[in-house]
Amino acid sequence: MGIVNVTPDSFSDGGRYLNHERALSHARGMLTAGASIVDVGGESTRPGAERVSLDDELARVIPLVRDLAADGVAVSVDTMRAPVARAAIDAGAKIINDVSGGLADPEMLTVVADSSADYVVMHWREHSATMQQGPRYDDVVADVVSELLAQRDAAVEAGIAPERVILDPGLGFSKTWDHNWTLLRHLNVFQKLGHRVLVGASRKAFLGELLGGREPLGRDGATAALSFWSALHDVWAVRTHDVSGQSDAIAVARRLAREGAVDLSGGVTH
Ligand code: PMM
Repeated sequence: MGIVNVTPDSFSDGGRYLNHERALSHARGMLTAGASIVDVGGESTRPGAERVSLDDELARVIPLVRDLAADGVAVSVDTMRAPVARAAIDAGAKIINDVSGGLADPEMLTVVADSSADYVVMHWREHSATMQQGPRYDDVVADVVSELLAQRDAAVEAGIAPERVILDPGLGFSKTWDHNWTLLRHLNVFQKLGHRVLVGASRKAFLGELLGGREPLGRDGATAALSFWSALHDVWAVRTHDVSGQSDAIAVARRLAREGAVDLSGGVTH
């Protein structure tokens, strides 16, 4: 899943794709490089980010969704807002990627339920402005799983069929760097929840910290290592800025899996 952030302020590609033609050609380049899905977002969720207005988000996202969908591209839309989701579905989006997993907008679940779109339910506690102010868990894996399943249950109760739900542990959202690593270590727990799993580690700050303060554009190698790890756990998709490096990492993991080096349903065998 290749990312196009149509925002001035996303942490790694902010400001680069506000121009429509530039965003379109970036999306097409990612498809050529091996992406199966393009994830379009109009609101930055980096830690500390303030919210964008509904009108600005619609204006950033919908024209791009319409043009990509018209070309037959599988488009996902990264939004927490029901009116954006509705307009995106009308414009041809096939997936709504809601980082709040239904918690930010009370209308979201109904809008998705009334469509045939797939729905990414990401583990989420609060908006970006405050989410990194000392997140606490008794047991991060157990707590994230139980909170995520509560979000999943609400989606299913609202009428979204379970097979349309994709789960995401939400790396970097109300998580310390250590929390992210623990969740990644236990990716097999998420894989066993009975849904497709999406992982979004691309260029995130915990990788910068691991690499001695490396800037976002220098984190693609570390991201590829995590795409490899994710692929060993047979996740459905990784959400990434650098599609070609991640496709290669996934190809290697899949080839090794065919040799029996890994058990794709249950994680690494040794
Ligand atoms: N991370 C970001 C934005 N959207 N969506 C999902 N499903 N999972 C994520 O981990 C995720 C996301 C933040 O990264 P960005 O600013 O580079 O888009």
